[in-house]
Amino acid sequence: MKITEIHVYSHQLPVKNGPYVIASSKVSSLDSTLVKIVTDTGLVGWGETCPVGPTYQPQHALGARAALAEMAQGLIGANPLHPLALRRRMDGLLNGHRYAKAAVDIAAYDLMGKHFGVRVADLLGGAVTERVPSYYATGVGEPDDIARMAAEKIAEGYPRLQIKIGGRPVEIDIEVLRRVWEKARGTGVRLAADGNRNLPTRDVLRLSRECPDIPFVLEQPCNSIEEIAAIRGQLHHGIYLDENGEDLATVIRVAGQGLVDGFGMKVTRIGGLHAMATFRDICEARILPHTCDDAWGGDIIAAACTQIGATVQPRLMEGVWLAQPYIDGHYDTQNGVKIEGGHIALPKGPGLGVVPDDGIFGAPVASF
Ligand code: 0XW
Ligand code: MG
Repeated sequence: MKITEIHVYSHQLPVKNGPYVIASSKVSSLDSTLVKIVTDTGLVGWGETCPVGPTYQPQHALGARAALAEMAQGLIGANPLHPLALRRRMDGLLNGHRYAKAAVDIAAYDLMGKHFGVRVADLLGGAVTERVPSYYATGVGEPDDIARMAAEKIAEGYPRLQIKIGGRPVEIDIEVLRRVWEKARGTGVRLAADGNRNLPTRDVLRLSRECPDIPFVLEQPCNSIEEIAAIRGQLHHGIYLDENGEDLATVIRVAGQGLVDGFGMKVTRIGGLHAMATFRDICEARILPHTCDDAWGGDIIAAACTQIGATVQPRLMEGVWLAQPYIDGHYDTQNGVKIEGGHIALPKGPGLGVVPDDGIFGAPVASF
């Protein structure tokens, strides 16, 4: 199989009841980048990458499209059935920019699945469940509102909640966590407190010291691995890395040095499904729980996260986060990926199991 054409689309995803507020960003509409790969067999594969604005991580929408433009011509003629060779070819065309390469990698897996008549989860090692657990991420909000939201989401069936903290006096974050715990205690629902890089070490120490009875994990509380390492020994809570888990080398370093107890991981940040499967296996080797997320995006990235999420050993699975609850509509009106009862039905496939409706993205912004 050979890649004959690559088309890149831009698609706005407005935030339902927005804006979505986290400590590092406030976003009202996200600019998603879709990649359609056409092959000489007539099969077509789809990929997607959608940074949650330009300040969450170094990634941004125009950066993804510039990186794709840099690589696209050099990918014509490549065989999408060989994802490792494809990744090496992309690395030979452009240094870094894993989040753009991920869209190509996801499209290649979609093509592979369609070619072999199997789901992407089968290509990634095999699904262990047809009903993948999700988790709900609140925005940064007032204690009353977040406690009410937590109670609602627990009642809906979510097995885990991620409470956003940071960017304000730590007393408010402590109050939010106390109020949420009143709702979550005894339900078995797991909790994460996500600072999105924003808390000074001083505040993380205080928050952990004042909430020793609340069993949350602290997700990416500080801006850097160094800050986290400096306070790790004084904390009462497990530490998960999210934004700083930039590549497999970093994952190996922090896992090897025992700096973390788990990860929030994004499929596009790590470079796509091929790298994500390696990440999953490293975590399994060190018994480190993790999520399978992306920063934002529609049905294509949602399907990719769900396909890899279905292969994770259940005891290490912290959930697949989707932007779907914050977005109106679907790319695939028949088989759109959605969260019901806090879980996601694994698409039936083949490939990613979702096919965007004809013409939904309009004309490509670039074609190669
Ligand atoms: C909750 N998420 C997975 C979605 C937003 O992009 C932020 C992110 C996180 O955990 O930081
Ligand atoms: Mg996070």
